[in-house]
Amino acid sequence: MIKDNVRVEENISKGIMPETRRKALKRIIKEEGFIRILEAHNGLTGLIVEKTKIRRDNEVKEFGGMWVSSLCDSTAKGKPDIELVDFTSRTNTINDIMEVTTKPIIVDGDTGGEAEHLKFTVKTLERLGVSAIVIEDKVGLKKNSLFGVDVSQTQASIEEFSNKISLAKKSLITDDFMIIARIESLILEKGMDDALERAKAYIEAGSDGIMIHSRESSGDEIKEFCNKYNKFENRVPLLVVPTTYNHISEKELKDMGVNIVVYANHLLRSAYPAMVKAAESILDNERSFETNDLCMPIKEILTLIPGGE
Ligand code: SPV
Ligand code: MG
Repeated sequence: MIKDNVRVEENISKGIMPETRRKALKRIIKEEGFIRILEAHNGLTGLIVEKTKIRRDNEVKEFGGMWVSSLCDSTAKGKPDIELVDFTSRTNTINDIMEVTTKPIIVDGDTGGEAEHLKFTVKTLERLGVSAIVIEDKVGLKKNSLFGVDVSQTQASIEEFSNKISLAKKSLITDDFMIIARIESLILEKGMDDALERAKAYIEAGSDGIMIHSRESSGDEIKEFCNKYNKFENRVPLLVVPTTYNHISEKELKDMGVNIVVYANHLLRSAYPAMVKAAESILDNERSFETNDLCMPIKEILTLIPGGE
């Protein structure tokens, strides 16, 4: 483990070539069966995902890679999560993260846009060294899934979305890059049978992974999906985003057959209240003295990123 850490530190300072990073996600899933992913929306949060480690019972625990969330990338730019932040801007965020990290990256590709455009998008991500794109089976104006049926959202037909998957697959150059199909049936209250039928169809269309999303807080529907999904003969890696059902532990998720767990928004959601608190404190006190305890020391911020001296 320590040896691995030394290697990671060396890698960060040296950097990593796109082909090496791109391959890493598939390799880790194959070798370990499970990977823990955390959201990053800029270079600094990328560094947090890259470097944060804790030691527990002689084991070093860390994140396996990064999720470039549409919600957090948009929110960090002060924009709503409706595919308004265009692909050029999303690519800039990805580049900022890549500049300072070495771990594999999964990009939240929203609906993937037009199938004819997605063919180009996946090629760009593949060339950059991203390991996977997740595309969700919605059409029209996409809204964040956690709104559920409170807002109007339309699911693509199975045929239309399967076609999108196979077109995207055909345009790839390597075997490393994964197209992960995200099923919104449970979010849109279309039922378990619909979710399972779609999982079958999307795998047949060439999907390298399935993401099943749910906003139910008990986690029961995710457990039911996993049970039934695990019986598929041609099962591909399964990704979940336990935001609302976050009482379920990683161990339980592993036992349920989950291969990729994504903590999709926690760095942004934890930073925002801290920043608002500091801003309010300055207004309240007409000086920043009272923020001292809320802030990291000046020396620490100066030395946080090496090379600034
Ligand atoms: C995101 O992080 O942008 C996601 C996951 O798509 S969710 O917000 O839960 O829909
Ligand atoms: Mg998203």
